[in-house]
Amino acid sequence: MKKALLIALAVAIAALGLVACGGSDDSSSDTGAETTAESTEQGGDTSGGAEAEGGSAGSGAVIDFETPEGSALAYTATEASAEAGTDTINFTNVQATPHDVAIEDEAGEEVGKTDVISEDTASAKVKLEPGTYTFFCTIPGHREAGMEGTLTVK
Ligand SMILES: [Cu+2]
Repeated sequence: MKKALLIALAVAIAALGLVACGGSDDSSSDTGAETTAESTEQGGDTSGGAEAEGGSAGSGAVIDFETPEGSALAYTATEASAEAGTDTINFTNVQATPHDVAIEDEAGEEVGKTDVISEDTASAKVKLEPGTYTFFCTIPGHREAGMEGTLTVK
């Protein structure tokens, strides 16, 4: 009889122990899940070396030139400005007198010009770098009479 009681106690203790064990297992697995693998950060910023170049290649500023009504040998402005790149000269000659627009650099080298037109419009492409240029009419005598101005390119 005593043996039976001891066995019963042992079973009961074992059962308790299993329950306790199960409980501790749950909590330990919880804490185990919390200790996740720390992200191994790759140190050092390796970016910054790939900068795009040649952004001005696609620029295309438009430079407008016009003659005044009448027959004055002049443009409506003696100053113009543009951005460096391949720009477009748009010239409007409202006069019956033929004119054009030519651009020359500081060395006196012609870098572009429109057709000679009268009562018409003409345009031309011109590649410009930052600096100071001169625009003028190539018809003999017109530049000397005042058909010229300064083109500032930035
Ligand atoms: Cu002219």
